[in-house]
Order: sequence, then C-alpha cells, then structure tokens
Amino acid sequence: MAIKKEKLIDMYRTMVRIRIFEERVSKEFAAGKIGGVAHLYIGEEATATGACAALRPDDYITSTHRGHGHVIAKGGKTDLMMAELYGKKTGYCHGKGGSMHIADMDIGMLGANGIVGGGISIATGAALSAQIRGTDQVSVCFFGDGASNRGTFHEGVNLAAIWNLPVVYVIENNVYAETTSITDTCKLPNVADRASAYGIPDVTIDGNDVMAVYEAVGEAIARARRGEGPTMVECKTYRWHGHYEGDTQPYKAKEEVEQWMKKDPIPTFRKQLVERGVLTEQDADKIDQEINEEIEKAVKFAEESPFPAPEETLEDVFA
Ligand SMILES: Cc1ncc(C[n+]2csc(CCOP(=O)(O)OP(=O)(O)O)c2C)c(N)n1
Ligand SMILES: [Mg+2]
Repeated sequence: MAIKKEKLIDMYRTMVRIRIFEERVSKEFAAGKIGGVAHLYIGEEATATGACAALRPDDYITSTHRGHGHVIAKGGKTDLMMAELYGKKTGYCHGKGGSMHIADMDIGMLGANGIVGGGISIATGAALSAQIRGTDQVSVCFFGDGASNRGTFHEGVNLAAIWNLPVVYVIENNVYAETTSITDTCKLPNVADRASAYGIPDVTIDGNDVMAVYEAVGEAIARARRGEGPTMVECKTYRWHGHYEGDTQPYKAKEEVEQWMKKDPIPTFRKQLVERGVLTEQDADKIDQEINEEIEKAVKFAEESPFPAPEETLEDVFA
C-alpha cells in the first residue's frame, strides 16, 4: 500500500503521544492526582495507531476500559483527556466520567467502556446506522481477547455477518484478561479463528508492527466500504503495565515480559523510518520533545482547571 511520508511521520507521532501520555498518567496516578482506576495502553500503541491511520475522520470507532490510546489515535485532545482523568470541569465529560467514559462525537469516537465487550454492540449498531443511512462510513471496534469470550461478541459478530455490516472487529490480544491468560480460555491458536464460525474473513497479525496493522485493517476497511461486510483482525500484542495501575502482575513470567519488551513498537518503527530516510534521528528527537511539551501542557491545564461545582452534580447526567 503506497503511503505518504507525512502519514508515516504522523503515525510515529501518534505512538509517541500515546506512550508519553500514558507514562505521565502512571506517574500522576501514583502521586494521587488521578482518582478511580487507570488501565494503561503502554506496549499496545501500534494497534490503535495503525488501525486509526487507515480510517477517515467521519468513520467511527468504539473503545474499551483501556481507551486512552484509541482516543489519541482517532485524533482526540490530550488536554481534555488529562483534565477528565483529574476529574476537572474542563475534561471531556466535565470531570464526571473519568477514564472509562471518554467519548468525542466530533471525531467519531463513540466511547470508552467500562463494560467488557460493551463496545462490540455499539460498533455493530453504528455500522448498521451507516448502512441504513446509505453512507459509506465504516466502524472499527477495538476489544480485548477477554471480551471475545462475552455474549456480545457472538451477538455482534453474528448480526454483522448476516446483515453484511461495514464493521471491522479488531481484537487486541494482549495475552491477558485481568490475571487470566488467553490460553486458559481459548483452545484455538488465534482468537480470530473464531471468525470462520460466523462466515466472515479473518487475519491475525503482529499488533506491534504498525505498518502490518495499517495494511490489514486498511484492507478490511476497504472491504467494508465496498459493501462486502465485516472482517476480524487479531493483533497480537502485550500490555506492559498491570491490568490497572497498582497491579503487581504476579501472574506474568519474567521471561515473557522481557521477550515482549524487546518488541517495543516505537523504537522498532522509529528505526524503520530512519533507515528508509523518512526521518533523521534528530527529526525523531524533535517530535519526542514536542510531544513531551504537549503532555506537560496537558498536565498543567488539568492541574489549573477547577473541579465541577457541587450544584452541577446532576448536570450532564442522563437517565
Ligand atoms: C461485563 C464485564 N465483566 C467483567 C468486568 C471486569 N473486567 C474489567 S477488565 C476485564 C478483563 C478484560 O480483558 P480484555 O478484554 O482482554 O482486555 P484488556 O484488559 O486485556 O485490555 C474484566 C474481566 C467488566 N468490566 N465488565
Ligand atoms: Mg486482554
């Protein structure tokens, strides 16, 4: 697939933005600045970045409880997201939703979700809506290996298959669902092998290879846009941090962690871009620096923003 230099640089920038945002969240969470729970996307940056790079601005995505990377990859604002994590009035949900409720309709980001597998129904519904309205929008649904064991997976994928809906199911197989390894809940070598039971195509790829994700999800999106229905793309990846910040991960083997750390998607892509002459090391350093400054500003914005007033408690709350 031909891809412009600017796009490649943008993909690098997005992965760095996710990494630095998440590292900062980890730090501020530990310092007690962020309440609730934080599920971080560190290590999985290439999956959201490659998939969203293949989407149009008017396409949809749905996310999970581990949603910061998806928001950033679809073009969300790091200052509004940081303020939301801080519980501030200037945040995406006016400080009342936190990490697991961030949505941005202006960029087609239909929501993070505290309900595992909840996004599968929403992405399928968004694809149905596009089909009924006769647009050629596509919906990309991100979910975990664990979510593929939920009923919504069967319901959503089966419906999309039967009705030929324009949706791409992106399984982020990061090996674990909380403390449970996927090998304890799925007999198949690949979770996406389940797609054949629904009569839809599937592909399993290295989710830490941003170009492989871009190409595989890009082909699935093109298929969906042509009216040829859903595809399942499994991205094999790994989360570096605990399931939540504070999880000490006694269930992971040291060798397994070390092996995956060697497959860090960001330096791998950076090296490829330098070797291909897309970027110099200095250009890449400059991008890293710019993103550091952006995230610093996002933290300052969050710190300096007010909390919502007590009398606003019931505003923005729908039933
Ligand atoms: C319906 C539902 N069941 C259980 C939970 C508790 N829970 C939160 S995250 C999680 C594991 C999800 O694993 P996976 O889908 O692989 O996503 P990952 O955390 O690995 O990104 C579980 C069981 C929940 N939030 N919602
Ligand atoms: Mg998982």
